[in-house]
Amino acid sequence: MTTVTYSIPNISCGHCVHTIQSEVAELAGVQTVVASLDTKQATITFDAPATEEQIKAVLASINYPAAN
Ligand SMILES: [Cu+2]
Repeated sequence: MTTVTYSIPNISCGHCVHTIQSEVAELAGVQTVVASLDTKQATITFDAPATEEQIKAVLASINYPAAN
């Protein structure tokens, strides 16, 4: 299990939080996604076959690119 926290500057409301959580959770191998409006971060735990590259690609594809 790997846990990563991404800084996502585009988070601006509760809808953003919901979108990120539901879209990233679709990826096979992703266990939990917790996004925060207060910190503009998302903490994601995952196992194979999910990879950091895939997660970052999903975030970018929904217009919430990770800053780290
Ligand atoms: Cu929003």
